[in-house]
Amino acid sequence: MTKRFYITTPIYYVNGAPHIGHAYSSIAADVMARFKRLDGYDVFFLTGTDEHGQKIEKAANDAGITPQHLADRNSDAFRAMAAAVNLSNTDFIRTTEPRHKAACAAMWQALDAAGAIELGHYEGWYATRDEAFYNEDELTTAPDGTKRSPYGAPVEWVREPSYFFKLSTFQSRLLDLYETNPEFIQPASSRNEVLSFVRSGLRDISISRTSFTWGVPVPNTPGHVMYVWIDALTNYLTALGYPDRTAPNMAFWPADIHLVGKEITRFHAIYWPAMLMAANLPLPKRVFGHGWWVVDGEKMSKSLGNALEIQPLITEFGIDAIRFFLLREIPFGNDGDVSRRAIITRLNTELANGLGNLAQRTLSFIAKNAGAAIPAAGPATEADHALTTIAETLPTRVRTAMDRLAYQEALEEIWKLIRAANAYIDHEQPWALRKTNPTRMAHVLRTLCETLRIAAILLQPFMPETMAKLLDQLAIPPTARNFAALETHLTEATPLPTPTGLFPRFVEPDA
Ligand code: ME8
Repeated sequence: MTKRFYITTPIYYVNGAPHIGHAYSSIAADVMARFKRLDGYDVFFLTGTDEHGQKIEKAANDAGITPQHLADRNSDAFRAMAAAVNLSNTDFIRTTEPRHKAACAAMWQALDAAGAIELGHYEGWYATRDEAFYNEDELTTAPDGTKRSPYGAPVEWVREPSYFFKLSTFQSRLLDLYETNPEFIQPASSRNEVLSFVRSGLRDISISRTSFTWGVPVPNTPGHVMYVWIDALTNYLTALGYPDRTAPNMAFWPADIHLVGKEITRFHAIYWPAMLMAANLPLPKRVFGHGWWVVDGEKMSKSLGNALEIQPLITEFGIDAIRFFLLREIPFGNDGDVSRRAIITRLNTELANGLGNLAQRTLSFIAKNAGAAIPAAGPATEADHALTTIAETLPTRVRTAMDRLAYQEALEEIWKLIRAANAYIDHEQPWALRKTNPTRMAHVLRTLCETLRIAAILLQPFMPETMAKLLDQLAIPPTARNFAALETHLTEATPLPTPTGLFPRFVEPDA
């Protein structure tokens, strides 16, 4: 039976250009998609852009261009970012596409047919920057005395005719869902936040707007456009072919993971499952709300204009190094500060001095002193067994960490092996064995090649280009680079190409 896996990123607003925060979510999803592919799954990996709503209309007005023009321009920028960070996405969805408008209309009709929509009047607080409605008791006060959303966005009092989604009627089913599937919302901090919000009582939500026009029209109701989150969340189904429930890619539904930033967990863990319950569709298996990259303690954001661009970092350090840094530096659910200095320290310690040095010491020594081919195995010692055991048990430990989206832990497990291998080479000293015991030297080098092979195969999702280079240097054919091949072994006497360095060392900013 085909093992399928469906993972999504948030679809990004097109009110501004992408920054490192967006790259982070996309890279994390990409690493998971690649990991699952190497592990034998048929993967659908979706990303794209969220192009409707008041926020986009306002940004376009401010820029003196049409919303469509703004959307085209920034959607292209997000597509370029996807290429620049080496995403292996299956599809890139834009919510202004006809296929998506058709899916939204069908979703609306399904909610309506289920009796989950009613016409009313909305009156309350709205934050355009967050595209979210808030209760009075959720608001905060800015230093200038104005009311703000919990995320610091200005709010305005809105009063207009509106359709409502009867979210309140889903409260107990949602609580049952969280209870019976403790893994539905992760990490625990997001889960607790959602639980207490839902327990405190859900109100029906306004799902159509009449005060602007940049949105998907409500079917058969002139003057109403859909609330952008109803439109946006539906994208995860559009891409699979919804509303045609027999479309081949609908076999990927329900999604295995909706990967999002923690500030939008609420929409994915409350609104979305309630919509799906109403539409009688299976629910996603997991919503993971990751942390934020912050600058001076504030979330990096397009609206605040304090964001770090990704392209200069890629130019300076290379995309694989940046992919590695982002997932290695902080646990996936936590916030973190990003700085040039932190990047340089991490890359020098673990890539240049750790993995790069191990590969260089092993492979250039073989090229010069061991016939430029995979050396022969000999009798194993205690020290060999110790290293081999870490290597052979590594895949299971990495899989377990990845199943929890614990990228940092997965990398730490791999680095335990790399550190052990560097200690092994120091201890075994193949350069000294060259004259005294060439058979033993060959075995030591062979053990190191196997270690490198296992580390490189497991690291491919994180650093696809550099690990392809390392696997080339080990003469591993493309067919022997998936996780099933972890069980196989190197073939003695396979000729090896001339090795080249994998990771440069960087100079500290103030060194
Ligand atoms: O919320 N640190 O789009 P958006 C980490 N369109 N991640 C960050 C980040 C930061 N400083 N800044 C942004 C939307 N992100 C909606 C989503 S989904 C159906 C609709 C990432 O352009 C993070 O994943 O505001 C966050 O949730 C997402 O970008 C928000 O992007």
